[in-house]
Amino acid sequence: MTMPSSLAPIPELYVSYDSAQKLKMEAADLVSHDLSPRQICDLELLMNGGFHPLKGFLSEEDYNGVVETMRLAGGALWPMPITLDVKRDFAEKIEIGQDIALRDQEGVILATLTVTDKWVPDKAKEAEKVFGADDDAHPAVNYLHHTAGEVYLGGPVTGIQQPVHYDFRARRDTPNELRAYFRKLGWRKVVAFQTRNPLHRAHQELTFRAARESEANLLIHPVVGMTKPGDVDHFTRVRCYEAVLDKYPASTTTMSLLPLAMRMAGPREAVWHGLIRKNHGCTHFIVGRDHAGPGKNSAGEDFYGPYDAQDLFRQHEAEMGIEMVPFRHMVYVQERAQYEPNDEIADKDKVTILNISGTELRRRLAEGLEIPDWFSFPEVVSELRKTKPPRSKQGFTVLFTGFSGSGKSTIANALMTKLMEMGGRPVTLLDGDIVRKNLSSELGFSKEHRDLNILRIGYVASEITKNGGIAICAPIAPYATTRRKVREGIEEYGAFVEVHVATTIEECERRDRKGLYKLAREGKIKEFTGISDPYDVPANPELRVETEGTDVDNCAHQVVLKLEAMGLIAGH
Ligand code: PPS
Repeated sequence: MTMPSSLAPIPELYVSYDSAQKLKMEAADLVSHDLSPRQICDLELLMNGGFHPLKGFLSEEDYNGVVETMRLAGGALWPMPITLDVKRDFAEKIEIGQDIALRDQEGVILATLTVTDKWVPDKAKEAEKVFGADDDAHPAVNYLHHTAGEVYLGGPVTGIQQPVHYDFRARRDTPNELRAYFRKLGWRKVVAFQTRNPLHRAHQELTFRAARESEANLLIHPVVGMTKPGDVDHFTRVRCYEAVLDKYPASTTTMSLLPLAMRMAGPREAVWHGLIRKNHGCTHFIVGRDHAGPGKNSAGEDFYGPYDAQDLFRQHEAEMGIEMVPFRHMVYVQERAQYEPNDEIADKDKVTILNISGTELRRRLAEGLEIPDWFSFPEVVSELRKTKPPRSKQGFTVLFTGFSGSGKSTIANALMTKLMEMGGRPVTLLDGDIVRKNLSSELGFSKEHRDLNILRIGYVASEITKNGGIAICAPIAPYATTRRKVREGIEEYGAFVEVHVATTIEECERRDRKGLYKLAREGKIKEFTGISDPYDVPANPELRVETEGTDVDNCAHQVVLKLEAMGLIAGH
């Protein structure tokens, strides 16, 4: 019996075990590049054949072809630039023809790269052509401009070892491992389902139907490399997938994790995903509405049309050698207690169609509200609830900002006492003076030092927030940009509540509790906030409290009310 070409081994970029040991020793002397998390994902799929026919990071000629026409210089279809971006000063040290070692974040050498090309890309053009717009609201464009290095290096890669993963090891397969698995089970037709979200019942129904209708086996192939910022983390998702896997017939369905760094490039991404799945031995691929969509652009409109991805895939389907299975939009029909494809419901006006949108699901999780069984499996909901407890059980940070002597510390202390009376979550107070004693004792009051001080406070507060505690911070925090950075760091894990203690500088000076304003006026303290150093008044704080004519207890109570309004504290 002949083996279908989809199941024959695919070329990898790894050298043999013995050569790898030798090469590893030799590579220790080479100039090294420390790979970013995204580059590690790309390298893994380059080396294991997931990105076949690529043999390394794109050369300039291949890059130009891919950006302009989705084709490598040799003519093969390839929609996504897989480039090694580096910093300019690093690139200056590298000569064409030189071998460099590619290391993971622990310093382990994973591969060597023979540099054949080095160039400064036109990033605005790459953004336009590949992602459809040079707009930072697109996560990959934002990455391109603000995270990626200025210079690209290209050339063939020699693989030494796979990146190390400590999680879900049994669920990770290279293209050849999957091909071997399909060969072993006699699976000739395999339909792959790409996902970066937890699977709910609608997804289970549609994937099951897709497989049944194409008379194929099913591979649930979720991305666990990098997905869209803000997605449910992959640990939680994989536990959810494992729960859903039990709902399929075991003999026809399997799951494997794909260490891909997604770009959210819609149509191009769909074609790329198809080629990757073909390399993994699949014959069919499900493409949905708004496949790999990046969300809204900076004008509030979608980057791509809802069916652009399907259209582009269809254009290239024959050449790609993997068949598209268009996604069926499944909806729940209450009267018949089952999911049905939306376009097959003839009696729409007589039945009740139920739906819960992604936004509504997030709201229900955040508020701890009911999520019905028809929408998701109880095991999935319970996993999601563990990771995303309602807001009233999540950690959060309150940052008081204002002049010295404005009353920040006093209100912060009062708030801490009130929150401790309520109980339920540990509370930490990071007061300006406490922090300067314990975390920042070597720092002064220059802009640079103040920023360092605030960022340290922000880091500690983000860790507290991540672990479910309440952090109350009370530094002056005079710079808006630094406060914004702190906010961004914390909002990854929980709410950030900025409270402007709006006591006027005149009133602070009049009170002059510590006698510092007098010294500042006399020039004995330099760079004193409000006197000889700037303070950016918060433009949109969650709350502004006026202390003149209001007692401390009332100010703290205003914060408590705000926290309650934000859903951060609730009755038990
Ligand atoms: S910052 O800007 O956020 O890093 O400042 P912070 O860590 O909150 O420290 C402010 C307290 O340090 C005392 N102090 C000064 N404040 C402002 N400017 C200068 N130059 C300065 N020198 C010393 C002052 O007592 C502040 O006390 P608070 O707690 O704000 O009343």
